[in-house]
Parts: sequence; structure tokens; C-alpha cells
Amino acid sequence: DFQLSNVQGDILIGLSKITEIFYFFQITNPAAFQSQLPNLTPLITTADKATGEKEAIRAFKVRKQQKLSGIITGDVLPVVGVNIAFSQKGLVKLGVIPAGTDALDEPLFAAGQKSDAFALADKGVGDSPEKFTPDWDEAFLQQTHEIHGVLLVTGGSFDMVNDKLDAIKAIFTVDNASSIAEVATLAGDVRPGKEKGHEHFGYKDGISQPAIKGVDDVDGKKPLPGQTLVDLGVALVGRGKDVENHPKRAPWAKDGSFLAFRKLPQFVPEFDKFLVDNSKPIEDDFPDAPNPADILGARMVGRWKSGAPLRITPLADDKELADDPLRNNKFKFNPDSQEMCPFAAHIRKMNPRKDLLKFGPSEATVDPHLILRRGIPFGPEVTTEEKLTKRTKYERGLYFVSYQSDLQQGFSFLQKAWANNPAFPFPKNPGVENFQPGFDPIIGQVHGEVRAMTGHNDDATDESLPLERQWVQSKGGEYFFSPSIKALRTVLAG
Ligand code: N7H
Repeated sequence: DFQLSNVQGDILIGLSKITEIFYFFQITNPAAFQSQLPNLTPLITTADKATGEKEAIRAFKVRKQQKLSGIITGDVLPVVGVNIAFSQKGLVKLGVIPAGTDALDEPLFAAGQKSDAFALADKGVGDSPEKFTPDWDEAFLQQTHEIHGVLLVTGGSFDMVNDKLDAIKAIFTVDNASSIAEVATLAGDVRPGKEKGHEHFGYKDGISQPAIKGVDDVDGKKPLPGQTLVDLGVALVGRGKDVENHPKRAPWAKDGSFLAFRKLPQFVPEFDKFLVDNSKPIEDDFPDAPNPADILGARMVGRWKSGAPLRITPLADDKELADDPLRNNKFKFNPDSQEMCPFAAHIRKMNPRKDLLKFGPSEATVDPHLILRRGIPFGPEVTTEEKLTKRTKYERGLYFVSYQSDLQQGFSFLQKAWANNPAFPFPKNPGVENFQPGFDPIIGQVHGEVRAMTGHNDDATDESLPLERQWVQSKGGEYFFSPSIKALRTVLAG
């Protein structure tokens, strides 16, 4: 009975985005909201529609390349995507969940992300979870306005997206009275020109995603080489293994997914300075040898800026490899060595692939922790002034979005148990007593304290590199639930 048309498009397929607006709202009139919601639901981009649009965009790009675009005006297809998700407080406000209960059997969602900030080791004040106030933006602290939901509006240009958001706001407005109020509007943009698809440190993003059984292996489709095919229940509530893992979830939650949102500013000039100051000169110079700072950066991420994986090309970038989807993700790590790719490298921490085989099959040790990443960069390009002063003046970074059926296994686990855990991925002792791989240098954190990693130096892999500061610092977020179309039509519409 599984149908893509019942699932919101950003979850399984990903909405097409050059620009994306996150409109965080409060529900001020629940009864009115519920009566108006049926007018929004037909505008929601479902997974089958998102697939069709992706194909149309691909065909459009080919036509443009072949200069057959006589009939097409402008650079982008007028495709706009809309999805909606609710916080626990929002579902309580709508009367869908009784206050103080965990009807979706998802404790982190029920408590909200602010309650998880201490365990996520965000920067802040207070030394226990109860007393902790994270160093977050006002909107996410929710001291004056609770966040009840978020509208995700995506598309080819800001104007298109903004017009659609206005049309949505009009749905929730009758006689000048709106049933929702803005808490915050955040806009992200894909980076310009050649940086398209790269995050602000300069690395290609969005390469490695899990493939989903029943979605990516049907109708002649198959996973890409190196792509893990995971159970549908890793992404969706009420499907596959999620049914046995969470028998107590409210039945209407089926085909929904939990959305973890994080605002993650990045300190780009400071990151670049660190790479220059801490890289070692290369001894054996060879034609096209990368510069030392790029080598250190690649060892921290696990991929070169182009996206080429260190595990395949450890000594120099390889743009052809990077651009070949049949090869750029086709690798496993060597569980006993970090010579080619540091244990602590971001992509190795976040997806250790076969590193954990000695603890059991990947289906049990790694796959439940794979997430669908759907984020977008925000903020301006680094200015000349910032490059010269090596200091961030304008806020920029990543609006991180991930979908998973289980926050405790997905986003929250990756941050706490792997990125923030210097002992992970538990390698064999390479000859040093109490050896630890160190923190994920990109996102690992301990309330802003100094961290360290190993493996930055391929000649002396047990050497420790102090990471003088964090270059990614969370400014807040929330946990949401992205319901099925059926749930939007029934339970949520009152
Ligand atoms: Fe990460 N970066 O630029 O360094 N990430 N990430 N991430 N990330 C990935 O493989 C980055 C963040 C994952 O399957 C790439 O698509 C930055 C959080 C996972 O091999 C790059 C930020 C979490 C993967 C970056 C950030 C994750 C992944 C390689 C914050 C979860 C796939 C491109 C500002 C808690 C791993 C690619 C795999 C890849 C970067 C955040 C998770 C370049 C800058 C918070 C699962």
C-alpha cells in the first residue's frame, strides 16, 4: 500500500532548490488553521511530484545546453516546492497530541531540540541539562514565541519562492485575521557560479545519501555504486523496521518523517587561516601537487573540495573522479588504518561504512544511523575585507536539514555518539597507548571547548592536532515531524 504520493517530497526525493525559505510559524488560531489547512494540502509537493520535477529540470538543462531553449525564457524552470512540518508544541496546540505525552514515541521530538542542546554539546551557559541555556538565536530559544511549525518553500528564484509564500500566507488569512504568526523567516541560497553545490568552506556537498528500499530500487532504478540501500523504515515512520522498533507510535504518523533543523554558521576565513597555519609543506613535489592547506582541509573532511574521496585519491584532487557518480562514492575504509583517510574525517565519522564490521553487520551497526540530508547554504560569499582580515564579518553557513524515522538513531546520534566522541570509530590501537581518533573537526563539539584530531598527517597518523576553535557553531534549531498527505487531510485538519 506504499505510495510516493502520500509522502512529502523533501523526505525521499528532495525538493529542487536554488533558493529555499524556512518560514517558522506559531499557530495563533488552531480552529481556523485546521479549517484552512485543506487549502494548503493540494499545494504540497509530494514525493512523486518531486521526482517528476527533478526529471523535468534535468531535461531542461540538457535542452539549454543544446541551445534548443527558444521557447524557454529565463534561466530556471518555474518550479516551486512546498512542504510543511510541525513541532511537538504545534501538534499539542492543534489538539492532535495531548500536552505532556509522547504520542509519536519519539522522546527527543516530544521534548524539543532546546532540551537536547546540552547533550548535543552546543555552546551555552549552565552545567546541567536543566540549567543549560544554549548560545542560540532568540527565535529558537522560544522564550516569547513558541515555534509550532515550519513551511519549506523552494524554487529557482527568490521572487518565485516569495510569491508562493505570500500565496500560502493568504490561505491562512481571512478578513485580515491570520491563523499563523511569523516567528522567523530564514532564506538559504545555493552558492553562485562554480561554487554551486558546494558548502561555504568550499567542499562539494550532497554526494553521499542512502538509497531507500522500495523507492530507489524499483522501476528499473538501482542504487549507485557505494550507495547503501537501507530499509524504508530508516526514513519513514510506520514502515519496515520502524514498525517493530516503535510499536507505540500514533497510527496517523505512518509515512511521515522527523525533520531535524539546525542553523549552523561557518567561520570560513578563520577555517582557511587555520589550514594555512597548520599544514606541513609537502616534501615530494610533483606536477599538480595540491597546496598544503588543501591537503589538510581534505583530511579533515575526507573529500577534496571537488568531492573526490581521499580513500580513492589520497594525494591529489581528481575532478573527473569527483564528477563521476559511478565512482565518487564507491569505497570503503580500511578499519585498521587512517593513512589514506583519517578516522576522524567528517565523512568517515558520519558514515563509517565497513569500519564497524567487527561489531556486527552494517544493517545493525551503521545503516540505522544513515540520514537523508536536505540542507542549503545561507549568507553571502566571503568578502575581500573578510579574506584580508581573516575574520568573519557577515554570518554565513548551512541550514542543516535531515530526515529520519528516529531522531535518537539519526541526527542526534550522529552528533553525540560519533562526531562528539573522540574514541569513535574505535580502531585497533595503531601502536599508541590510549589512542583516540579525536573529534569530527567539522562538526564535533564539547560546549565550545578546544578539541583535537589525529590522522591529519599521513606520515605520522597518531600525531594529535589541536583544533583551536570551532568553525561551525550551532545557533539553534528544532525537531519537527513532516506528516503524510493523508494525515494532513485527516487528523491535522481537525
Ligand atoms: Fe556533513 N563539509 O563541508 O565539511 N558533510 N557537514 N553533516 N555530512 C558531508 O558526501 C558539512 C553535518 C553528514 O555518507 C560532506 O555528500 C558542513 C551535520 C553525513 O559518506 C561535506 C557542515 C551532520 C554525510 C560535509 C555539515 C552531517 C556528510 C561530503 C556544517 C549530522 C555523508 C559530501 C556546517 C549530524 C557521509 C557528501 C557519507 C557529508 C560538510 C554538517 C552529516 C563536504 C560544512 C550536522 C551523514
